[in-house]
Amino acid sequence: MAKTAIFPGSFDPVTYGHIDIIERCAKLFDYVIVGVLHNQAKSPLFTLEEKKEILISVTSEWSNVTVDASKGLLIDYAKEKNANVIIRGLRSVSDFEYEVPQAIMNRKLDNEIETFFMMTKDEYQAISSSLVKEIAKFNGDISNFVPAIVSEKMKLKLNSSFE
Ligand code: COD
Repeated sequence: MAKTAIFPGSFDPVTYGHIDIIERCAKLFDYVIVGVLHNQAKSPLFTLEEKKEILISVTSEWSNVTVDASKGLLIDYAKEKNANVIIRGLRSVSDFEYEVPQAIMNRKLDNEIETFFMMTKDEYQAISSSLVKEIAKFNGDISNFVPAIVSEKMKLKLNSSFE
């Protein structure tokens, strides 16, 4: 039976760390859905639609990867998409501490859908969307952390927010 993995996140913005996880998932699963969801604890710079558009552009080389967005609960969304697995990335112990309660809660909500954790590669370990945003806000160079389309969209977004 074909296996579908969902990689959910706020992707504000997507970084090379996220993209590496997507690429590795595309090799392991029949279908990968990158799901842009809302994290209540974060105030996003980009809208769901903007993030979706960027993700579609940066994942176009993998034919089994689709990008989608949802404003609801992750577990409901995963069920709606018939996903077998939720993928999360791990960079550090603090990621682990943040991820475990969510994985346990998602299992309590649906016992069939597994959460798999994938370790980041060491070259991406320090990359986070929040640090990328902070560096960009101070006009720093983010080209080693995000694709060019993200740098361009961030520049436009940050310039318009200062006007
Ligand atoms: N290398 C590897 N992995 C990375 C890297 C990197 N450099 N950077 C980030 N990641 C991983 C993160 O650890 C995470 O697993 C994933 O990539 C996405 O990261 P973010 O920061 O874009 O997304 P999050 O963590 O804000 O996403 C949280 C959700 C939006 C998935 C969560 O809030 C959610 O499920 N929201 C929907 C509502 C819901 O169901 N809530 C109840 C949860 S129990």
